Amino acid sequence: MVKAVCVLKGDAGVTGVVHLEQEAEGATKVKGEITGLKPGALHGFHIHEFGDNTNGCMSAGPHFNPHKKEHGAPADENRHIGDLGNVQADASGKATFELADSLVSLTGSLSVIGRSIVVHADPDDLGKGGHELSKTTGNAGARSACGVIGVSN
Ligand SMILES: [Cu+2]
Ligand SMILES: [Zn+2]
Repeated sequence: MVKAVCVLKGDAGVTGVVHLEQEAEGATKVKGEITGLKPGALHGFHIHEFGDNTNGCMSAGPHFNPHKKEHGAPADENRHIGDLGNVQADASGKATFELADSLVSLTGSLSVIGRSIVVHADPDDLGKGGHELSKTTGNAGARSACGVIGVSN
């Protein structure tokens, strides 16, 4: 079992913690809680390429996409490894979620450890919104909070 953790922080009071766990060769479980989001809204939730916070969440770069695919939904064949879809905020602006993803890995050359998780201000349209950004970012808007994925005990 490999475990990782990511502490999310942003400018506008959005904070959270995400735990990741992977059994040998299995899907990675991604579980967490984020507060301070826009209530009742969907928020794009991705793994971005760089674990770099030197210029805030902007320096996290684009979605983690080593296979040069288009942006999509988690269940799509054509998606970035980093495409985890959306998290749903409740009436108090808190999102609680647990998902399993078979492309995200915590081991090997495509490990996401050392990369960033970003939660966005707007919904990810999952590549289907028809916007010029749909096929690259899901048009998910500003980066509300981010953090680097690190090894956990
Ligand atoms: Cu993102
Ligand atoms: Zn993407």
